[in-house]
Amino acid sequence: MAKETKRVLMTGAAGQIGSELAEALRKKYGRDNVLVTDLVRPPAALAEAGPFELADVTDRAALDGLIARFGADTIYHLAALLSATGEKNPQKAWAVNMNGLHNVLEIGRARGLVRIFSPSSIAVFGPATPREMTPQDTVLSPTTIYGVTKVAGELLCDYYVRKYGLDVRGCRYPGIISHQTRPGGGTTDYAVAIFYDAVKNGRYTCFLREDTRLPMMYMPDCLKCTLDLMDADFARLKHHSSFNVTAMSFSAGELAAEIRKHIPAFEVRYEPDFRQAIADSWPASIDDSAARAEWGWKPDYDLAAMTKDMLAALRNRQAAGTLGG
Ligand code: NAD
Ligand code: AKB
Repeated sequence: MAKETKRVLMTGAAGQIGSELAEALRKKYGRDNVLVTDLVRPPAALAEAGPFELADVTDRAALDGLIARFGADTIYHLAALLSATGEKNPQKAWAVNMNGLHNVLEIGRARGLVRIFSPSSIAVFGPATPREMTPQDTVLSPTTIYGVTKVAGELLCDYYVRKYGLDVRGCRYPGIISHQTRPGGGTTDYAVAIFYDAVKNGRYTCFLREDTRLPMMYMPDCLKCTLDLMDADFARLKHHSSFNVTAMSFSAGELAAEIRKHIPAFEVRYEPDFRQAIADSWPASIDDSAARAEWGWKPDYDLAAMTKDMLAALRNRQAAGTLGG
């Protein structure tokens, strides 16, 4: 019989995904059974709603001490540097993404943890990968340091599954769109920023070209995807840390047109910067049939439903005065 998660430690909990996943995990396992950690302190609403500790994932002894004291049996490892931030400091991206993951896996192995979640990204793909309906098992030759760490990370996680029988799982998230915590330095961040600027100013300057098409997913689907993968029957999994997952694909221009259905006067200018080359190296659409077959993945939100929900949520925040300047 599969061992069950009872006590969770999460890294990177102040980030775009971690901050909402923390809430979901507290709801699922009970607030006192989820220790959220980050290098920086998240807003009080998160840090004070349950156990929180400052932790640097590159410090294995400190992380191990926290896991031992809390009695965590499962880790959700979200701490990382993303694609755009990584290109500005490749050495730090390697240190955080690779050494951090290696520390988590070593702690998991030594302590016989029940399960580890370590997300990968569409950044594992590169210019030599088929761009449309990118297959599950295909060429992985990224051109960013972030992508390099994600490929190496997937291989390392799968090695720990094979060599040590450690249950490590992960999916290749596409760009994640959300309205609670702003994204932390990726190439898909435009697809969040555009909503804030549409609601606040009615105009947006986009750092990608109008015709740039990328795979994306709305946060409720991202949370469902993560929790469902972690609940999946291990015996049914042929893949472990590298599942392709997607919910929608759109270009920057198509997203702007969808927002214009709600804000007709919305204006967008396109001024591509260094992130254009990163976006051009990634897939436009993803084949996630392995995730659908192996653990029943199916998204709920398409472009229209996501846009409607995002705008409503941000307008509510604007009315409450919590949208920021
Ligand atoms: P984010 O940048 O919003 O958050 C990352 C968090 O990690 C930050 O709060 C940061 O303070 C923390 N961190 C950085 N260095 C640390 C260290 N040394 N020790 C501890 N914490 C540290 O990232 P996110 O978007 O929430 O991404 C979470 C995970 O999902 C990452 O592995 C990322 O690669 C992956 N992912 C995200 C997306 C997306 O669109 N958001 C897409 C694909 C994959
Ligand atoms: C980024 O743009 O770096 C992330 C990702 C797709 O991994 N959002």
